[in-house]
Amino acid sequence: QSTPSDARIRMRMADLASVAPEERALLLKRPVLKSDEMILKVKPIVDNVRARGDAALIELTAKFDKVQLKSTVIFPPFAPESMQIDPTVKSAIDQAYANIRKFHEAQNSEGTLVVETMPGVVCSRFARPIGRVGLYVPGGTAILPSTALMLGIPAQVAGCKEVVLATPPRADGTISPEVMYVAHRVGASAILKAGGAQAVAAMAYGTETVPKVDKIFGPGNQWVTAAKMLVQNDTDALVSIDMPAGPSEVLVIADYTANPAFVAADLLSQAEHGVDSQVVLVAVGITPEKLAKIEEEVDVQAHKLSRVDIVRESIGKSIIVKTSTVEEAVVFSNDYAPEHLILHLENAKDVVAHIDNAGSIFVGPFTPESCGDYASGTNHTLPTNGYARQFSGVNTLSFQKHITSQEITSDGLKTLGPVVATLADCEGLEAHANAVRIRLQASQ
Ligand code: HSO
Ligand code: ZN
Repeated sequence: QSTPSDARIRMRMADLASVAPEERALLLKRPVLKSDEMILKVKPIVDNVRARGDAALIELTAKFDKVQLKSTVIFPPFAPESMQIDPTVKSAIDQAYANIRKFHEAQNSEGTLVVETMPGVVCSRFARPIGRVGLYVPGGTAILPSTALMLGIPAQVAGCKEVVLATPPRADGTISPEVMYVAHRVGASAILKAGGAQAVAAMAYGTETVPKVDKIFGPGNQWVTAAKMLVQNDTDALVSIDMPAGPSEVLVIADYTANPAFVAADLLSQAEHGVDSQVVLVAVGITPEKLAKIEEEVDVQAHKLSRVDIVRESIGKSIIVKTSTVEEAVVFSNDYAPEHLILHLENAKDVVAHIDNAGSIFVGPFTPESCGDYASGTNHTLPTNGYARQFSGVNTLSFQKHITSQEITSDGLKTLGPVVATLADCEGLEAHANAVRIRLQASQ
């Protein structure tokens, strides 16, 4: 049944002081992602592309995206007419590019780490780019040149040689000029006009025209995520992924100092992403009047949005959690491990030190999540679904791996060798011990 369009758009409310532990556990949960079921569904698609390459890609794009393509890949130089964009948008992209590049360049671990662990025993570590990477830029209800920036810039800064950008084609078979322009700026080496599981499979295995990649990055719907998980487990594909992605989320902690209109705007900016977006407000000791004001702002601002129908659904599934102290709020937030955490708090800056789990933090009243989503410099590809407990957001290091190296002198081996021989004997691995002893004897 449909909801009347003037119906109030509001979040559910829970008070941490009175919820039972089981209920608290439920508040921390995201809707279950049925990954097993999805993996079964994407398997035939992935197998098809793997077996039949471009022919399968073209058929699947006709079926899912309703576009009949002649070829699925575009190589540079990209035609200038394909990247013609509004000059204001161009300069906004250029500014975003500059900020994101500046922040991601600073993450580049160029220098070699050298440590002499014992005299004559020198260990080092240095970074090398992952050779070939695949960047998935979702299509769907919005075009996302920002995601192309967030994935393309760290790939470029890390020095990846092959950068394949995959994104579903528009109805006329083309890619949005904004995404084309970003692909050009980040130096993409190929654009794959495909989406969903078929795009992931094409990049994982390669086709006649699509270059095979070593690691696949980027957000996507359940199909994309399941396909990424599937190919990652196939040792033939020999491909890794950035992280398991789920629907986007934000947790806002607000106290009496918070501006209700700002809080509502922040909640809605995340809620408009999709019907399954997760939005949580943790209200710290806020008076009923102020809370009512936030709720009213959510309702009023939501009704003015063009994506009101999406927002109605996501806000309808979202919660307000009342706590009495900032400490309680922080414990709840750390347990939830949000993708985005916004602090509308009196001493927002001081609270950051107590945050253990979050993808990215937005500190104080003038730091909307939108800025991190687009242009402040940080990345917007972040761990969702509670994975901020063990994953970092995409960054320059995500596009590199580290090699360690060691060099031992003859004198160094005199001190280290007996240690190693003893341990090898202890493990019963005689050849290991011999590799040391043969040298020690030779240099006597
Ligand atoms: N908030 C999204 C990123 C995004 N927002 C793209 C706007 N465009 C997930 O972090
Ligand atoms: Zn966003």
